[in-house]
This record gives sequence, structure tokens and C-alpha cells, in this order.
Amino acid sequence: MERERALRIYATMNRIRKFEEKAVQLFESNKLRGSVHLYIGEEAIAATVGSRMTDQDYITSTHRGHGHAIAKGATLDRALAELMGKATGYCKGRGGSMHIADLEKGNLGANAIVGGGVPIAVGGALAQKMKGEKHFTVAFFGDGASNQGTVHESMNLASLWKLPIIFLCENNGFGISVPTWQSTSVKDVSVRAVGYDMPGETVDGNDVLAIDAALDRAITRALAGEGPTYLECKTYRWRGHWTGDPEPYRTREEVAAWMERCPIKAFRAYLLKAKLAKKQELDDIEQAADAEMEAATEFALNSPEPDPAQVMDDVFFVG
Ligand SMILES: Cc1ncc(C[n+]2csc(CCOP(=O)(O)OP(=O)(O)O)c2C)c(N)n1
Repeated sequence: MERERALRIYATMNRIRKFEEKAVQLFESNKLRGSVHLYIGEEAIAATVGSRMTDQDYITSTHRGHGHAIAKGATLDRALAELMGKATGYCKGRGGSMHIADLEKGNLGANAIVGGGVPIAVGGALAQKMKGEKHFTVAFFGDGASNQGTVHESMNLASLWKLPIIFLCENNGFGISVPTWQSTSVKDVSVRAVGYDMPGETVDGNDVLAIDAALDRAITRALAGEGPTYLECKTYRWRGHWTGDPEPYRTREEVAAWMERCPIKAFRAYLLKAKLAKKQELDDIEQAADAEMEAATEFALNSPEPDPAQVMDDVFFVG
């Protein structure tokens, strides 16, 4: 991998990790309300995807979407402000954790409805195709969402219309408390691609290089007008489904074994071994992420609450 992009991916992974750690801290100290679904352990996927996109390429995201937004160009300060319901957030504090959208950066939005972002992504890809643009869309969704009707309907149309889209399933092993093997008829969800006449591939979602190689094939196909790809990235979420999850459905040992396979540590080891970076450079990147997160926290804590007088702004009425 080329050095500049590799370092960018490393920085993004660290920025996502710091963001998530701070979000849970603020939640536990009652400064951030609502629920938060953490992406810790899954950072390799969003960071690698983001490194291959321009602002004209689109994503749609999920309830576990902070990492996707950051990888697509969200700054930590406005993202955290959104989680805290502040007026300076990406959606003026009206969306919160599960609804960050940033159209300027091509983030068509996170979605609390499981599988809800996928048809929206198909709409984005259809627009790209109709305008004759050389751009593509990535629809992020989970293994739970992979069983939703919306996802299957979306895949059918995208294949029929040869849209420039990648259906990217982040299979983290669970849908809330239900292990994937108890909810899903196949071991690798990407085999379902056959039903829609598109290529399907399953890769190690903790391995930046494996994700990147598969993305390369999928993006080439999308931009050549050949249609969609189903890409499954197998990973694991280190934290509970959300911040209040007592996690009775798995053992500490299982979590610990996956933490050994930390995607950030693994990519750091690769960068050093391939001599793409020196130890000091990587330490500097980590410290820069810490400093950025500290500044973002100050920004979000000191930002104003939305003005109640503006409650009806951005509300659309039909009729
Ligand atoms: C249509 C719909 N059904 C159910 C829910 C409740 N729900 C929220 S998250 C979730 C699990 C989703 O699992 P998965 O798609 O694997 O994503 P993960 O949480 O593992 O990232 C469910 C069932 C919902 N939000 N929307």
C-alpha cells in the first residue's frame, strides 16, 4: 500500500477509537444522553473504505455509524457536538448519535432503522449513474440487517440496473444479543450475491490489506459500469450492543481473544514491518488524535444547546 494512504488510514483508525472512547466516558459521566452504539474493534473497515473515497462518492451508514462518518470526513468536534445534542452538531443537535449526515462530504446519513440506509444508498448510486458520474456508493450494514427485506430488494434493483454500489456487510458476530449463526441461514452472507448475479466476497474485517484488495476489485467493477458487489467484512464489536448492554450472551474470554486481534495494533505492526513508517511517526499520529479529541471535547461541552424558538426550522409539512 502507498505510504500516504496507509498513514491516513492509521490516523483515521486512531481518531475513530479516541472518539468512541471519549463518547462512552461522556455517557458514563452523564454529559452525553441517549444511547451510543460503539464501533470499537471494527475501525479497519470504515477507515479503509474512507481512504478510497472522494466527497462525491456516497455512503449510507447505520446506528453504529460514528466511525463511518469520521472516515467520510466528519470532524471530531462537530460529530461529538451532534452526539451531545448541541446546536453546532452536524444536524444542529437534532439527530444525535444515530443520525449524523454530512451531505457536503457525501455522507447521506446514518439510520436507526436496521437495513434502512441500504435502499437510500441505491438511490444515491442511481443518481450517480443517471448523471454519468465516475463515482460510487458504499452501503454499510450489519449481519442482522443482511436478513432484512429492504436489503434484498435493494440488491435486486442495483444488480438489474448495474449501479455503482458496494453492499458492505460488517459482520460483527451479533445482532444485539443474537449470534449470527442463530439468525442467518448461511455462514458467509456474501454467498447470497449469487442470487443477485453479482460477485460476493468475504474477507477478514480486521485486516486493512484484505479489505483494501477486495475494495479495489469492487470499485473497479462499479466504475466500469458492471454493477454492484457484495462485500462481507468479518469483525467483532468489543463493547456491548449499546452502552447499557450487560452482555450476558458472550464470555469475557471470547471478547479478550478478539481484543488480541486489535485492527489498529495489527496495522501498526504491518506499517513498521513494511517500513512504511517509523515508530515515532506512528506515536505522533496517535498523540495528534488524542489532542484533536481533547479539543473536540472542549468544543462540544462549550457549544450552545439548540434554541427552542427554532424547533420548527427544517420541519417540512405536506399539504
Ligand atoms: C427495522 C428494525 N428492526 C429492529 C431494530 C432494533 N435493532 C436495533 S440494532 C439491531 C441489531 C442490528 O444488528 P446488525 O445489523 O448486525 O448491526 P450491529 O448492531 O451488529 O452493528 C436491532 C435488531 C431496528 N432498529 N430497526
